[in-house]
Amino acid sequence: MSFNGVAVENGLKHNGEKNGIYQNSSNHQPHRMTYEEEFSQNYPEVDNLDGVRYPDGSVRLRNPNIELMDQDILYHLALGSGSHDLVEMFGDVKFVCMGGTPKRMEQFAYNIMAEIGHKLPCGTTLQDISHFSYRYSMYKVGPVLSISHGMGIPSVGILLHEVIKLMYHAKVRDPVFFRIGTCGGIGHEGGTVIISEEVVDGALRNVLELTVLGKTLQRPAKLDRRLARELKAMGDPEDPYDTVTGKTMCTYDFYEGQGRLDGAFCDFTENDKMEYLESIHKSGVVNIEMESLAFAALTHHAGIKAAVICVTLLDRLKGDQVLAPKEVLDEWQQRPTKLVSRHIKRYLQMKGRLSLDGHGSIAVKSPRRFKLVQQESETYD
Ligand code: R2B
Ligand code: URA
Repeated sequence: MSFNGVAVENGLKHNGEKNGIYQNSSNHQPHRMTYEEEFSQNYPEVDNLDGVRYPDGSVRLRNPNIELMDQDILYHLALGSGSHDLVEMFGDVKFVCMGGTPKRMEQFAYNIMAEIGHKLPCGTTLQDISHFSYRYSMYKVGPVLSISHGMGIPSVGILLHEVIKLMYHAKVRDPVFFRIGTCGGIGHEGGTVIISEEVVDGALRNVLELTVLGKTLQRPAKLDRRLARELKAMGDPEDPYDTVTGKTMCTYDFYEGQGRLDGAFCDFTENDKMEYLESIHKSGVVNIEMESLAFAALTHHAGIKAAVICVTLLDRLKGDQVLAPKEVLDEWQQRPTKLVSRHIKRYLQMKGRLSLDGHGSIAVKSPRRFKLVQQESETYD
């Protein structure tokens, strides 16, 4: 396949990439890939953007049944196209950030609010939009959605079906999805930030397998390489930890599926475990977690740019149990969120959409007087 003179075969380019800049073979001028070129690299099976997006960049629904339905109930989000004005509520979304737990995603919402200077009207707080589903939590801070996805491929898969449909109903253009999570490192100590370049399953295949009507399908699990490079560039050389890129393994289980010796069952030896971990390490795997395969496959199928950024909780070449104290784990889990926050802030800055002034939440003019007023209020009985 050829696109704008760039040969593409099986999704691989042959024109020599260097630092994200591609050499144009005719005149050797550095050539930064256009969106269309990156597109043809990511979707060798699709001829043009129309297959996965509408011309204005909004998410094309690849299921004709939805348009024929009277309303679409997004059951696990406690939202619906008949009950809610989804364009009004979500039409301005640009970034969808997902992570495992409701608490972490609430905290992320507050952090990103401070980072991008988003103000809430005085006396209000963020609300969990999906509270009444009792499944996932969802917070909205201006153009950012922060959603918990639970643990494992089935949980993140259900959520992605509904969030992708939400993007379609809300007519969101060119959304960008992030998974911010935790993982086990392979040859990387606890606290290392890992940006996935590729994702593979436990047998090193980069496809999501699912059984539909009794037949097993394979969906390519691809992430956006350019986005991964941009995130890596957001790392601060002063950060007291490493930020690396590499291949992520995604498994269906935390214990036996990740070669742990400490599950309720274990039918292999420590030697078997180490042989396996060393072999996947040799083939480029730098971390193991449990959602990236579905995350990459479903976003890719929907034509949505996506990245996975995780922090390691331990080096699996050295052990199985997560032993770091809670305060340390809490600090480590902030690390990938910082990269994503910097990326979002930079994007909004570039677009002139950063609102660092305005009104809304409590604005302090004089910290000294503010403290006095607070103390006075506290002692008033
Ligand atoms: C990382 O951590 C969780 C298991 O403890 C799982 O959701 C994952 O991918
Ligand atoms: N999450 C995983 O899936 N594996 C680990 O080892 C740590 C966190």
